[in-house]
Amino acid sequence: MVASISSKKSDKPIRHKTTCLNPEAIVTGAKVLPGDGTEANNLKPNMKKISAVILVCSTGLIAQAQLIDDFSSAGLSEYTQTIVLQNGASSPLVFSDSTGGLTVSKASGTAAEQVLFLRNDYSLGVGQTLRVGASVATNSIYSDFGIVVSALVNPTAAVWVSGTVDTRNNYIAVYVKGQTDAIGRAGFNGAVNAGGSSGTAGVPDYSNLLGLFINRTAADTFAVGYTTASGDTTTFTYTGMNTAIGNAIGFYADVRGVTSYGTLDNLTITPVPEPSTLALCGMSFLGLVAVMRRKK
Ligand SMILES: [Ca+2]
Repeated sequence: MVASISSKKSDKPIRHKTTCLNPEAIVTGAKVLPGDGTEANNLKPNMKKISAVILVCSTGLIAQAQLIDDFSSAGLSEYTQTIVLQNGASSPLVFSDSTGGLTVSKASGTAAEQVLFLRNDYSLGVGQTLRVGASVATNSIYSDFGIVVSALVNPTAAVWVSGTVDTRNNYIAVYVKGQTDAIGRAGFNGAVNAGGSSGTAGVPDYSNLLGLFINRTAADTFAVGYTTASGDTTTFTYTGMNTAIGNAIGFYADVRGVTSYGTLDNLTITPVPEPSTLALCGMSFLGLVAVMRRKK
């Protein structure tokens, strides 16, 4: 398709740049802009304009965020809860969106229940970042609450008989630790602990905390951390992980009290290139080229 537009050397840089934006638009551009063999010289002084269009389009893509959930509509039916570590008789956690954000508390008792609360209608791809806003306060109970990416939406549930039941595998979590005013993390590559941490107290002070993130920098690499007004701080990077991790996204919690001590809100994935945006940028680029050529 591209080769049929023109064989002149002067068109090559243009075709190359627009190909990634919108292949269909290239055909339209070719009809509007029959070559006359002098384009190359005309384009040189306008490279700044071309760069500007590319920059604006690129910035627009970076700024695009897919809102997964703002918890404004009642119901959490998209999520599946699975207990992955259990130190006592089964007592699932209770997630709620009644406040307009996501809260979690224990139904009863104080035993450890590490729980995943996952959905697989979205996934985290390479180059994408899962984020959530966090509003928490230091408190007196063990209360871990954060986000997770997992290979499965419904990993094998722990079935408690006696002692500790552990079915943790193929997930990465980053979370607030309300009891110690810290950021914790957990990662399991298969069933192998890939670098968990109970977190460091006072990092950051919760009054400065804006949210948590998991950034998939490569198919098997995930950077986790927290966000303040100063930006993102990576607390750990998991490498060599199972590439199925990211097929499901959601929340992690280990809360050992019946009161909710924190709220997470506005789960998003960035960036998300939208076809309409791509088409718009492609048309803008071709429009600029048309104007430039007409000016000659
Ligand atoms: Ca909300």
